[in-house]
Amino acid sequence: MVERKIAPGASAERDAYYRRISQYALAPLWERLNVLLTKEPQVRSTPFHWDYDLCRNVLFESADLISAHEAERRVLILDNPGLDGASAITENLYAGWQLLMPGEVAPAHRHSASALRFILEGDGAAYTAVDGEKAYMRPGDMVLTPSMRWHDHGHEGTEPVVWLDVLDLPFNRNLGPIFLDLYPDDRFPDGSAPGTTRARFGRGLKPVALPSSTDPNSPMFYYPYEEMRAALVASASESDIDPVVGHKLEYMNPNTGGPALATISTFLQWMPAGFSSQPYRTTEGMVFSIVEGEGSLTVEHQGQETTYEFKPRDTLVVPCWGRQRWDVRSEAIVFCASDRNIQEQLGLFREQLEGSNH
Ligand code: 1HN
Repeated sequence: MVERKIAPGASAERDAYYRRISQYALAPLWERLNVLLTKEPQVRSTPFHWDYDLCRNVLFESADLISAHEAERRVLILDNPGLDGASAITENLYAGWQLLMPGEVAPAHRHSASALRFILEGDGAAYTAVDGEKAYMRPGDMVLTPSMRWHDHGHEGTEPVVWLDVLDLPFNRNLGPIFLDLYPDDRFPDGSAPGTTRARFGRGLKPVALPSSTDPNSPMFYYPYEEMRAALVASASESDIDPVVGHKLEYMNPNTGGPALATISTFLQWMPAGFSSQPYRTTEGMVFSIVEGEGSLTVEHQGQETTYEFKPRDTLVVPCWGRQRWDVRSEAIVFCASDRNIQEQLGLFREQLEGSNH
């Protein structure tokens, strides 16, 4: 195939013309086409590694500065260095570390953006209430607050609790329909007893009267680590390991069989000690939270290769079309959130294994 480049020449006459038409809010496509259309993705987000142990002190300093109540949510945003303070970790996802101290509450609200929290530290004494049903959160648990569901957080114990928040906020904002309602009281009134939703929807049964199409988000909002881990370990012992991802399971909406959230795909990945993954890349922007194990993640992105040493509770990001390779020293379990489902639903998703051209 002949290489064709779009690079029109400059001239004083052309420049004068561009200035003249700009007063009508018009611009020449031919001067911009090489930025708008690139042979391969050129995203602004960069790979990055947030070392939890390195940042934990400054995170905890925030508790002296502001209460969770005054802050509404006391969170340090994981600002992707390539995105100029846009409050985004990838092009479509927001992420942050949220700290809740004993006795604190984060007041009830609801918003159009869907959220998940993945618990990093704590002893099960803090909860997220979704429409008044509490889920007590332990490290490794995932709790969802899908679009427009009332949610508040509270802490009934003695040890600080930290979790990773991931929201589809940049995607939601780009589309336009951002909405927020503040509940008039701190707490949404008590709803069902803890565990009710899991008992109803997490047992392989679904209500016949509930059409699968009514809500693309999971009715089940609590995915406890103990059970997710057991599923992963069972898969690992019963099926062959994939040379690219090890064993990787997706959190599912039991009502549709689709992803737990329509806009944020979520996964739990297991890799054995000594595993060196075959490199691959996808068009997802991926956010990783290390649950167990240590090793390194090597990312090649736009011609630059970087290796990050990871350990539990670290957060890492691999942007769209970044090539990743995992080298695992001790048995690792890694949580992943990405925009994969958005891309798949729209027919935009691609992946590429080493050596293949598809
Ligand atoms: C939010 O509602 C939470 O509920 C966390 O914990 C982070 C970031 C932006 C907008 C809303 C929460 C958030 C958020």
